[in-house]
Parts: sequence; C-alpha cells; structure tokens
Amino acid sequence: MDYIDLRSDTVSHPTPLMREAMAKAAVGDDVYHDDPTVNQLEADAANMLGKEAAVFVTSGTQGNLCALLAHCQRGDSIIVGDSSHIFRYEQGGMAQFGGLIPHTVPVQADATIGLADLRNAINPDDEHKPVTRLVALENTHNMAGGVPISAEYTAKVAEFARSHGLILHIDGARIFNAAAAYSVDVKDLVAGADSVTFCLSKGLCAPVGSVLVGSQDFIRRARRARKALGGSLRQAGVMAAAGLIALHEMTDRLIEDHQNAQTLAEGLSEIQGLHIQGQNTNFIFFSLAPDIGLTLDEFVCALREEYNIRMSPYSGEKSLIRLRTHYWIDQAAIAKTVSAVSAVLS
Ligand code: TLP
Repeated sequence: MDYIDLRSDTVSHPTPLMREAMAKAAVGDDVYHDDPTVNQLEADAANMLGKEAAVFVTSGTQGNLCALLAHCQRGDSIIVGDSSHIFRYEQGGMAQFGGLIPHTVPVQADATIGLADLRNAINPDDEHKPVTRLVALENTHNMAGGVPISAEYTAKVAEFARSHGLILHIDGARIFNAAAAYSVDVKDLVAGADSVTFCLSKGLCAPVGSVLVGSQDFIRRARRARKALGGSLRQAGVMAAAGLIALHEMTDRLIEDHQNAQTLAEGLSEIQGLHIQGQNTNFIFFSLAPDIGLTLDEFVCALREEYNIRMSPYSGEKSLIRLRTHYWIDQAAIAKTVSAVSAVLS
C-alpha cells in the first residue's frame, strides 16, 4: 500500500502470496459443491475452530445473518449486546429479513455481558412474549474498543445458554485476534458455541470473505439462508485461495499487529494535546484536547492531504479518532504516523 491507512483493518490489501494463490486457484461451481478450493477452505476452517462444518460467505454481516436465519424462526427474540455489531451496524438484517426481535443487554467495559442481565432477558413461557431463542456474543468486541473476551467467560455463557435451552452464536469477526491476545488455541475460545462467524478480510488480509462454522445440520440450513440472500457463489475458489493463506499464514502473526498498536499508542501518548483513551488488541482510540485549535475533521484532513495518512473519526463517538493496525502497518509506518501527528498538532 503506498499510503498509511489506519481507518480499519478492513482496508488491508491482499498479500503478494494471496495474489499468487488467487491467480493459480483451482475452481469449480460452488453451488454444485464443485469448487475444490472453497471445499478446502471450509474443511480447514471447521477443523481449526473445532466444529463439524463450515460455509464460505461474502462478509461478516452475511455470516451473522445466515446464522440467525438458520437458528431462529420469525418472531423469536435474541439476546444481544446493546453495542454489538449485529445490533448496531448490520442494517437490522435480523429484523428486516428474519423477523427477529433483538432484546438488548448492556455490554460492560470488559466486553462481557453480566450473567444476571442475560438471565433477566429470557422471556418467560408466556403467550404475550416472543420466544427467546439465542444469545449472541462478540469477540473481539468492536465498540468496546477491540477488547477480547476469554475462553473462561465464553464457557460460562455457553453453560448458561445450554442450561436454559438457548443457542449461542459468536460474532467472531476478529476471533483470531482474541486467540492471539490470550495465547490460546482459537478452538478453546469457541468451544461451547453452536456457531461462529469469523472474517478473513480484516486483520487476516484476504480481499473478500468470512466463514460461518457449526454443526453439519446447522450449516445445511445456513447454506439455504445464504442462497436466499443471494450469497451462493460460483467459481469462488479465486477468493477462497486467499482465505486459505489467511487461515494458514496470517493468524500467527496477528500478535505483531497488537504489539504495533501498543508502540503506536505509546508514541502518540507523548504528543501534547492528544489523549489515548484505549488500546486493546489492534485497536487504538484517542481524543484531542479542546484547545488544540483543530476540529477532528480538520485534523484528519491535514493528515490525509499533507502526509498521505488516513484516519477516521469514530462513528460511535464523534469526539474520538479510531485507529487499527494491520499487516501493512509496519514500524516505519508507525514512526511516520507519530511524527506527522506531532507536526499537525504543533
Ligand atoms: N466492522 C467494520 C465496520 O462495519 C464498522 C469495521 O471497520 O470494523 N462483526 C464485527 C465485530 C465487525 O467489526 C464487522 C465489520 C462485522 C461483523 C461485519 O463484517 P463485514 O464488514 O465483513 O460485513
């Protein structure tokens, strides 16, 4: 990349190895299950996450929606964090397409949901109330600032869900970042979950795609939902080839992105007028002192026009700037960013 783009990890371009694998990918019609590269990606993803089966989907949004449509019936209620991506940023797809009713519960600063809040959100067996069907967690948690949640907490929620006859879905868009943060096998982070969506196209650098994993029976139903949403693809091996590199070559290096985020946060914290508000995994949030003489938009614009550095004001909280490190943000990019921010604020 010939500019520094810190707006999200979704902006990461495919690696040279991915482009080579994409060019050489063996392909077939995936609607006939004939694409060997997609089949390989789905088998490897299921195996890595410790589930029976997987389906390749176009995006995290589509993976989450296919999961909800496959697990639930119209009119069901799902328990979901009030700042979760599924609830806040996915076009209300669960309601638009699934007729599902989100029952929101508070997400705490450590990205968990209190078990008492979960318990209180379960509707009684009463003909006035929608049937509570599912609990959704998010790991790492985007709006909480990239905070990872632990295997122990997830196991508690899984046990809670099981004991109340509920399904547990994890929006694990960045589950491999969580695994890197806790130095655990990703399988352990999702052991009790009925389904997990994870993204190949964020920190793992693939240009397109996410994977939804779960039981054989669930994935059969999710494939029907994917078809209904127009997400069944043909020679998708071209994209799955990059996904295989993402799975096998890119997960172990995510810890570097976390270390780089820490280095960047430390460098920025030395600059007068800039206050680091949080750094977790590959996320950084900061604010600018009110007397700095620049609005956030002017600050972002100056960095882009004068230094070719891209940042974005955080859409959830307009007084913050959000940064994400990824594969294309190396030590040199970090040093350049710190000195450019320092120059703009001086
Ligand atoms: N998040 C994007 C934007 O939509 C905000 C980003 O830049 O972070 N779950 C989580 C936790 C996510 O952060 C995202 C994307 C998704 C699901 C949806 O993934 P896509 O964009 O592939 O549909």
